[in-house]
Parts: sequence; structure tokens; C-alpha cells
Amino acid sequence: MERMFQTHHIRKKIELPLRWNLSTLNRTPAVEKYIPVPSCIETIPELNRYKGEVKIWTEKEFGGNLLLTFKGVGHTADVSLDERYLGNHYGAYGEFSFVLKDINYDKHVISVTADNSFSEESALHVENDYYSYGGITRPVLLEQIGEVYIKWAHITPVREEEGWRADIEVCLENITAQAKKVSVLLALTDTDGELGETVKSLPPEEFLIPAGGTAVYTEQMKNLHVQPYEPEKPVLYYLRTVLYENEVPTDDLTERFGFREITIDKNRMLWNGKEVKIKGFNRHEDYAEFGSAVPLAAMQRDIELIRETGANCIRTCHYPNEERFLDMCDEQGILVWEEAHARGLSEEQMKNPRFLEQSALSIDEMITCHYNHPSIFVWGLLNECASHTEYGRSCYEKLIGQIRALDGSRPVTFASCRFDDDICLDLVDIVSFNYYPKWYHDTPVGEYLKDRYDWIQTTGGAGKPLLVSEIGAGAIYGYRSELKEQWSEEYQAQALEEQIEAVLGFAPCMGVILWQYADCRVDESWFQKRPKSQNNKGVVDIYRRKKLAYEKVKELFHAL
Ligand code: ADA
Repeated sequence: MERMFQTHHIRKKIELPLRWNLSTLNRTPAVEKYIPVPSCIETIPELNRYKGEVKIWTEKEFGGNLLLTFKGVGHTADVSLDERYLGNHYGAYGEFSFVLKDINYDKHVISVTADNSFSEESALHVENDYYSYGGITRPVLLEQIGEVYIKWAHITPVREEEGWRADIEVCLENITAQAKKVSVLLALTDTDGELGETVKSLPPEEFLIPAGGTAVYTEQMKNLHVQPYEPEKPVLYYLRTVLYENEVPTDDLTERFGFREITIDKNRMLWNGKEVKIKGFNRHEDYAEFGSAVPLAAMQRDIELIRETGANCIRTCHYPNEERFLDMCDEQGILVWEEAHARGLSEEQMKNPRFLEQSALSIDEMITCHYNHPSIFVWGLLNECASHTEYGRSCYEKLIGQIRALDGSRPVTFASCRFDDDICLDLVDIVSFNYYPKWYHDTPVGEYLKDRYDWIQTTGGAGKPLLVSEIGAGAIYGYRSELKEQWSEEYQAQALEEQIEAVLGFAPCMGVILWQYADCRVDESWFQKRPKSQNNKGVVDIYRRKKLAYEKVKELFHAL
């Protein structure tokens, strides 16, 4: 299962082997192994620090028209079917697919060359304060499709006087050389099964798709008397789309969403008209020896441990997350700030010729694939990039414009570290800053926050909600000291206490997202050789063992 619910009843999936073959291409002698898919190559001990290309392949019998989908390959993929090259994809955190047309039924080889090394070709995966893992790190899907198939379906819930409205868009692709007419049936139900209660069903409508192209079918469902999606009571609904050709069902897709509306009212964010206070954690997709291919049970354990502190929010720093994790957040009412891939790029790095195209791709994949998740309340981008320069602003302006064109229903933000010279705050709906008093500088937190807030009121961010998107301190798990010096667990707990009390006690702030939930691996070459080559600001370590700070955060999040 590549989602936490059933997405098809008609479209058939071909089960691919869970164990593929692997061979390194940049090591002599080559390392030849079996490897589970999905997983990170770094989980293989000999490859724990490998940077370069690996070939990963499998053999399977199939034929007909198929859709081959990769949920994520780290970080650059070249894909072939038998000897035929299918194409290339950049970016470990975005889903990509290939249509395989008129394939003869036989044994075929699906082969992926994955490259996790850094080069001028890679503008987003660079040496950084998190790790770019290699391999087929997210699920692979092989599905049989008709000559017209459903690429995606987006549902936008709209709150009206007389109830809720669902604005629906369904993108269909015609893989033949002739225009094709299909009938589209839409049904809103309360489960993903056949026996769900139908809340509303629309009569099938005929729709024409041009030869070899795509077309978007739009529809509205009005006056829906449904239960709203609230974090405390996350009620989910299912939209089933069924395609008919000459009255024969040829494809279907079930999408899941919730009836909730996010609005900004002056300096507050409203969830279905009620103010929301954010208490959250930044969470990297990184778990001890499994790297970014976090096992499902570990995802759930992270949500449990985060919820136990009284937190209500997770920021997917600094890239779109695996879809099953977002599904779990939807089901458990965890608010999600999801962001396109980028961290800490200088103006020079943003001038890499590949930067804008790779950033635009990350945004397009993120919103196209994750549009329906009700837990996602804001789209983020370009964490701590050059939002203080004119060239940087031109990039922020272009990419924020792309986000708004793809989704007008959610606010937009970016986490800034340009504390007194940011020139992009007019572009966002929520002003977010990463502050580190008590870690990178020993400043009283309350004073610092007031001082920075007053400066924001002199900029294009004046009067907007202010979210502290990062604040925290480091500690080495197990290092205890009554002297409370930096890197001790006692120091981290003490710093977080002052930080949380100051931020949650500062009325204009809409909340705080702590840096960070768990320690994570970083590039050894990066930033003063972080101890253990990890970012140690987690309140739990890479094995999710709690530090003193965990209990302190739990005490404060429940009390404030
Ligand atoms: C920045 C950055 C984070 C992390 C943090 C830190 O705010 O956004 O990714 O590097 O600093 O630990 O210093």
C-alpha cells in the first residue's frame, strides 16, 4: 500500500518485488547486493557514506498500457525499461511517473540509476545540515491503465452560509493519437470502500480529451451537509472518480480530503473561523540506520511522541514528505506546514542555472500530489535563502507566484533568517522567522523577540501573523552536567524553557515550531563538523530516546 487508504477499485496494480538488485557504479570492486525497495543505500553498511551512482533493478512479467510511478528516488534518477531509456528525474522528495504504452506481455527489467552525489547540476541537494540519502527511498507503483486515465483529482472545500461546497478538478490523460470521449462519474462518500454511505453523487457527464494530451474536468458539489475537519475531530471524506468508455468502467481514483477552511484575519490564522495557536516541531525524514526511508511504524511512533508533548503541528523541514506520513497526520489531526525543497541557499547558489527550474519542479510535484491533505495548512518554500537581496527577491516572487497559481486556498510563508534586512515579507501571508537566542547568541529571549517584532512592523510584514518557525538548542544525548554548559541535556532543557515561555507568552505570535523533534544526520563536511555528524537539537536522539528537554517541552506545551 502506497497510501493509508484504498485509492482504486477498478485500476489494477502489479505487485513488484520488494527485493531488487543493486550494483555500485563508482566503486571498484563494485558492491553487488540485494536491496529492499523502498530503502536507502546507506542502510547497507558498506555504503553508509557512499556518494555516487548505483544501479538498482528488478525483473517482472507484465504487458499492456501501464503507469510506472516512483514516489521518491534520492536524488537524481535515470530510469530504463529493458534497453529503452525512459527518462530522468531530479529531486529526492518528488513523485514522478512514466506511461508505458502497448508493452508486449513478457518478462521485463525495470532499472534505475540513482545518484546522491553533489555537482553543479544539483542546485537543491547540496552539502547541508541534513543528509541527501541515495537509492529508491520511497515506494514504486506499477499499474494497468486504459487509453484514458486519471492523473490527479483535486478537491477544494469552501465554507458557505448554507453549508459546504466542494470544487472539484479531475485531470485526465489520453495516451492515444485520437481524441477520446469518456463519461465521468463523481461520488462523495464517507469511506474508501464500496459500502460507504454516498453523501452526494453526480450523474455521469461526457468529456472529450484531445489526442495525446490532458484535459481538466471541473465540477461543483453544493449545499453539502457534512462534518467539518477539525484537529480535535479530523473527519475525512472520499471523492470517487470513475471513468466509463462506452458504458464500461475503465479507470477510477479515490481521493481523501476534509472540509476545512484556512483564513488569515489581520495577525491571526483561523481554522474554520476559529483562531489556532501553533505548538509544533520541525521534523526531518531521518531515522537512525534507515535514513529518509522511515519505516511506517517509526512514522507512527514519531506522531505519538510528538502528540504526547501536547504539540499540534509538524513542519516538514525542508522538503515535501512521504505521502503516507501526511496521510497519518490527516487521520490524527496534526497540522502540517509542508515546504518545497531548499535550505540555506546563498544568492550565489540561487544563481545556479538549475535552481529555478528545480525549485519550480519541487513546488509543482508537492502541490499536485499533496493538494488534498487537510492537515496541510500552509505552503512553505526557500528556507533561509537570500530574501535580503534584489535577485533573491525576484526568485521568491516568481516561486510564490507559482504556489498561488497552483493553490489559492492556503496561505504561503517562508522561514527567514534575515533578521533586519529581509525585503520579501510583503510577499507572504504569514511572517516566519528562525530565531536562536540562548544558542547562537546569549540574548534574553523576550527582549529579542520584541525587538525583532518591532522591526517587522516597519516592513511589508507589518500586521501579519508572526510564527517562530525555528527556535531551540543542542544537546548530546546522555551528556548530563549540573554545570548546565552548552551541549548538556540540562542546558538544552533550560534554554527551551525560556524560549517557549517567551514565544507563547508573546501575544502577537501565532505560535512556535521548535527546532527540532529528533537529531538527524548531516553532511560531515558541513558547518564546523557537528558532533557525531548530526544536528543535535532534537528533544529525542536519532533512536527517539528522550532527552531531558522532551519532558520540559511536554510540561510547557500542556501548560501554556
Ligand atoms: C537553521 C536551519 C535549520 C538548521 C538550524 C540549526 O535555522 O533552517 O535547518 O540548520 O538552523 O540547527 O542551526
